[in-house]
Amino acid sequence: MDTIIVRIYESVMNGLQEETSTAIQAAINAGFDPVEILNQGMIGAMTEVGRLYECGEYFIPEMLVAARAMQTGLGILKPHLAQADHKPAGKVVLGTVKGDLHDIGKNLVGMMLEGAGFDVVDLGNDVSPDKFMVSIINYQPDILAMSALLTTTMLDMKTTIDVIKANGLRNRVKIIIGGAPITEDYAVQIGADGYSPDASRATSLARSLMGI
Ligand code: B1M
Repeated sequence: MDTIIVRIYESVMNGLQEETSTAIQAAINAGFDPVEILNQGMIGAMTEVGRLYECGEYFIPEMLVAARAMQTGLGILKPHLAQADHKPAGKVVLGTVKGDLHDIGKNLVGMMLEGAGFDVVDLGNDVSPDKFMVSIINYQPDILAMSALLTTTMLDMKTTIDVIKANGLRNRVKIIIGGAPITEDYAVQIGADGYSPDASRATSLARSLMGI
């Protein structure tokens, strides 16, 4: 790994917000590919944070400061990830399901979709089934995208789809889901239109559902 990417990786892992920003800006100025900065430097660091948490070397506070450094860094990287092409490919309403506060992956999905030319309405995290349902009426999206990181909260994706069906709105929108515990089988089981394991494939999935 290049020194500057290692610097980004280590500053995210250690939760150093200012150092993360400085290192990302330096990498951008030096002409590094934003996708490489993201995948190797930032997502790589968060994956390691998760591993350290799992084996008891990191605790919630360490995880939290790393997540904050990651979010700060994403803010700097965002305009560089988005491409120049602004023709809307479609409209997506996006959110993390009820009871779930994990939003880094969801934010990445939103950025990649924007980069691919979608209009994205981000409902944030801890989004209730009713709020997702009402967003179909309010925003008339082509696609509703749900993220969940907990095995307990992923069950809310099914509840949300059931609420959408019960209100007669299911045929108005395509539904895609993702997040660490989600699988293709689960998507089929709950009646979603698609599943993606990561943010970049969420973009190709959304494009294919739009017929592009
Ligand atoms: Co939490 N956490 N966390 N956490 N956290 C996990 C998810 C966990 C796996 C850690 C562990 O135990 N190994 C575990 C879940 C266990 C389980 O359910 N099986 C866990 C736990 C237990 C908890 C708490 C319950 C801890 C506690 O309080 N005791 C608590 C729950 C709070 C809540 O939500 N109610 C909690 C809290 C937190 C923090 C607040 C400290 C922080 C979140 C900060 C934030 O998001 N703003 C946090 C973090 C940082 C993590 C880990 C370390 C990293 C998550 C992350 O951001 N990854 C995570 C461990 C891990 O994942 N290894 C963990 C980077 C991100 C880029 O990846 O979000 O997976 P990810 O997104 C990916 C794909 O999944 C996909 O694309 C992204 C990349 O391309 N994707 C989609 C995501 N959404 C998609 C939607 C799509 C398509 C693709 O279409 C719509």
